[in-house]
Amino acid sequence: MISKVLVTGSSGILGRVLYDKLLDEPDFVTYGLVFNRTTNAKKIKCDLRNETEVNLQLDSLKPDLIVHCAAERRPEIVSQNKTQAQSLNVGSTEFITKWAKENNARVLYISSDYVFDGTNPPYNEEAVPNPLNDYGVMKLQSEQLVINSNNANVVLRLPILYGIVEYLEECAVTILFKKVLDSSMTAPMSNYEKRFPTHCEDVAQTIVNMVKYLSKNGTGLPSICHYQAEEEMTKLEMSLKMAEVFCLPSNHIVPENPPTGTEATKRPFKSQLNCEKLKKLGLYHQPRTFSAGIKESLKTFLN
Ligand code: STL
Repeated sequence: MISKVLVTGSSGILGRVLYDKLLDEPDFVTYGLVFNRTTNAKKIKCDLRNETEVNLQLDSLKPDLIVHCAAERRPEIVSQNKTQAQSLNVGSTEFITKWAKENNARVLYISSDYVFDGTNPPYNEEAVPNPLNDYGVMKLQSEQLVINSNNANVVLRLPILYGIVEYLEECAVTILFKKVLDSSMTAPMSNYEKRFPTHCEDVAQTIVNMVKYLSKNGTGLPSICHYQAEEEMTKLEMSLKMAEVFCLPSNHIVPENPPTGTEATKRPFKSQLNCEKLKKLGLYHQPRTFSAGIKESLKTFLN
């Protein structure tokens, strides 16, 4: 039985919709940790890089399950500030898994398709990871901490996410809309890496399905699960779709030159995730189309 659920990163693009969805579930008491964004007085400030602070909050809330969403997930920023990012992306997982083990709680860890190199898709949960950048290495290190500390813990790997944002730069998909809106400038967009942009609400519903399943069955979830939407798109295709759904000019949106492989932050070519495990368990929430999801996410930013 799970009665208390704690969401870390609960002011982030995924954490806040997950927090809201869990609040609507009458069987769970939901708590949220935030670093500094205080949009909701009920969410508790905690610097996850500080073990004393982490233990203080966990000892007082005593969650049965911690959904660990908090991370620095911008690959360039991770590589530019490796020490800080390591401390948030891996150190926090160390503190959380240690507390959970000592207090009979479980961890559902939010990981990434960036643990794969993208050369041999689709990837099932047993596929051998081979991260190409520092961010992917850190997510993989955290996965291993989570799985090795308790075999009832779960890793959920996700692709690039989008959804309702507070500002367009908050997400790697919605940020493209800035260039789509400015038709006075040529907007070169990558038509190379294949992505599977997935709406946070669909992810959050899948996580709620997983939490309910864990609560009912005690265990029985695979150690690693994959979730993503099904439409394959490059950033160029995402940008053209944004223009299309709002009937905006798109002649300025052009394919950029393919990468030469010498970029500072390498990215997987096509890290498609096979989601059969969640589908077989009936926990895979059917994702919305990119057209519908992106229209809803961007409508407040039309000028
Ligand atoms: C992932 C997996 C993935 C893409 C990303 C993270 C990228 C995130 C991101 C968010 C905001 C930005 C830049 C990049 O401004 O497929 O774990």
